[in-house]
Amino acid sequence: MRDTQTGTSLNSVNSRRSVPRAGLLRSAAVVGIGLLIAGCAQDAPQDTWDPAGSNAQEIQDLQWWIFALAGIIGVIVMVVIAWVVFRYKDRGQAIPEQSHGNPKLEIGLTILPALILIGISVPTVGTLMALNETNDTECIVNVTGQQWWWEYDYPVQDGCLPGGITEPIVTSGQMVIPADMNVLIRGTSRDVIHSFWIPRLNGKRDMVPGRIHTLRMQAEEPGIYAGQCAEFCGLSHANMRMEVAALTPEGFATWVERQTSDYVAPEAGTLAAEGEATFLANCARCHQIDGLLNSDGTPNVARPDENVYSGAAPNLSHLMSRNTFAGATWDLLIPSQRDVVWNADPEDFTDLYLQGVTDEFFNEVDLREWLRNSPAKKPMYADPLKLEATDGLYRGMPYLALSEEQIDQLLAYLLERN
Ligand code: HEC
Ligand SMILES: [Cu+2]
Repeated sequence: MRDTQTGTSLNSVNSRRSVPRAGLLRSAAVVGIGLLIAGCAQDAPQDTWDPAGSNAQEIQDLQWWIFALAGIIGVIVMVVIAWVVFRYKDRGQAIPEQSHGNPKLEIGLTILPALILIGISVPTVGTLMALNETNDTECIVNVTGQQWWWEYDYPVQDGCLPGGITEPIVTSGQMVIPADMNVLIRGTSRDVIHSFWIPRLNGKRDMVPGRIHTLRMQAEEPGIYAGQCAEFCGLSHANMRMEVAALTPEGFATWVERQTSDYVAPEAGTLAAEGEATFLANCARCHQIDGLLNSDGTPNVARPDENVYSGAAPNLSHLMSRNTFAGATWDLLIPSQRDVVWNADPEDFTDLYLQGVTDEFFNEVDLREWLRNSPAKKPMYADPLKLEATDGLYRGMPYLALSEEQIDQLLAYLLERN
């Protein structure tokens, strides 16, 4: 540029020519990157601009025109700034006559933004109020966050199903709901503040210890909708994901029936039976499996509160009915089958989801790694050896020094928990 201004260098001629070319290249790059980003958006399971239920739709109806309005105002401001910069740039002209104060302009520029803000805030408050309605609830799910996974429990109620839910259900990772039904989440946390967010179904809601916050959920069609914890909550915040699986009403009834079905003990003499004993010895102090009996015939009751900071560990009664684990971060299904389930048409989704994890589709690689050394797979504390930093209690699942043989037994046992 200095060359062009002085006009003395030989380079000046070249640089004048190369400027528009560089500009063209730059615009091409911007357009290219833009297209690339737009391309990524095709496969974006957490797209806030792609609502899949009535609550998210209300947000969408509000946000698109505010976004457009803000965009138009933004463009106008940029154009005016650019015009002022070029029109009045220093060409050695005399300093213009100084003036200050222009009541008409000042009052105008106060009233105009105020009107715009009122225009935005009235429908915004209206949408907020609509999204906080709880009087049309047809189904209730309690959601509890803890480091670093979500628990879902379905209280006994008249809702969710024509016959209601008659036995409580506790699950984790994937929240199963009936499609096309107004579900109300009652959410809280057992340790720090988390935030529940399924972008295609609704906005975020903080889950705060000692408080119960509600959040509406409705999915128009059967399918699976991804989300992730949206409030920084410690080392594995990024590994605290959640999924909502919406099923047809009949499919949901089947799911409830299976979740409340009786414990099926493994056949004596099998690897799975050895797994049951290994589970009782190593896992049952933290993890509940409903109906599991101790060796003396008494019901086993997990007491995670004595071992874990949050006082909770996922209920594993029907682990293989969900297809992800450890905060919905790893798959229990092999990748090809996961793709089939995730990309299923709404009319096929329910049956595929209800298949759960079978022998054929079991991704044992990740679960094996998890049992081998969970804190190595999912960061849990800065220094795992300094347990006193958390009152001697674990955050997340500890390293258990299991042998490969024990892991084989446990995998066989868990694979039958469907
Ligand atoms: C000290 C308590 C404790 C013990 C003992 C323990 N776990 Fe865990 N386990 C946890 C916690 C807490 C989580 C949740 C961790 C997360 O998702 O970040 C977990 C998660 C899991 C999960 C993922 C479940 C889901 O729905 O996401 C599986 C599977 C699992 N544990 C299996 C086992 C097995 C098998 C054993 C016995 C060898 C065992 N655990 C022993 C505390 C424990
Ligand atoms: Cu969190």
